[in-house]
Amino acid sequence: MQFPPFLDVPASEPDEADVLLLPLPFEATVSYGGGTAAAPEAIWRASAQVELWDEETDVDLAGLRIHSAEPLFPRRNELVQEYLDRAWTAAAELHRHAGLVIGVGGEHSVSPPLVLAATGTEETGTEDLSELTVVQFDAHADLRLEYDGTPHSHACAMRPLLDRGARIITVGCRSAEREEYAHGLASGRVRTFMARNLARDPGEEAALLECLDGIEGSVYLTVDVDVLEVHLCPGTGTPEPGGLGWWQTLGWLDRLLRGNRRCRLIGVDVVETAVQPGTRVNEFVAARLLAKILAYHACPTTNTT
Ligand SMILES: [Mn+2]
Repeated sequence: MQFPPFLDVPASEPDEADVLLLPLPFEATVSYGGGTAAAPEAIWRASAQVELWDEETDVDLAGLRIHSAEPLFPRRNELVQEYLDRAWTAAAELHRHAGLVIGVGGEHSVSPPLVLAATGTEETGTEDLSELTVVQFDAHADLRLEYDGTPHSHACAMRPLLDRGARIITVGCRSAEREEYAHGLASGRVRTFMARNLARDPGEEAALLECLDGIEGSVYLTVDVDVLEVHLCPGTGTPEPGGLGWWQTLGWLDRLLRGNRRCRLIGVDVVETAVQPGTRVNEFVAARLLAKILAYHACPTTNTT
């Protein structure tokens, strides 16, 4: 089943696309609230309602060449590892083309295969990822070794990447287990900007901007929508209070996507949107967030704010 064209912009072929979107309606290890399986289709439908002119960047999204890949639906009785293997294969196929590949979840457990595909690294390989920085917007650290008996949980999304040498910058965290936090700290490669400090300490935003400006080399961006204030993502699996504001989040994404010319964006995912009956907030916010990411990516102007 194909979704309607993203943003209602006529679809482009993969070879000529500026952006290649991969819908991942995956929901297997959700530990609390459900609804991520239905999210990609709802986001695609909601995207038709998003204005195509981005007033902030003056980008006309109608001019973007967007390719949406076939949604990667889980198969009946499919093991989590099998699905994640297929996610890697689908993403690697899209990375053969020149455009930016963006995975749209689905739960956060899809990130490791998407990141590895973006780096051209096999899932089962042991290649060192120390040249890679992952910028993670997330309410949670996602650094557990396993959760609910599986290492493929949404709560473990960053762990395999960290353990293979990637540097992780986490923005908006406000929920972590003592051990996973300690593991990240001990690695010396995790920099965490707690939501609490960003809200209370005026110096913390300056430190974050300096950190984003200092990234060099390959960077992968993963946005777990639960990083946002709960009213923007009430359906997400674990709606944590004390989240980031909309403009605050966009300002930092802008800074990463347009403000730093020394890093190279190799891939993006937006995950953990969950649809709820009776409201369109979840999918529309995700569609809007994707549209903003597309606008920042498309706009060559260096941000000087
Ligand atoms: Mn997460």
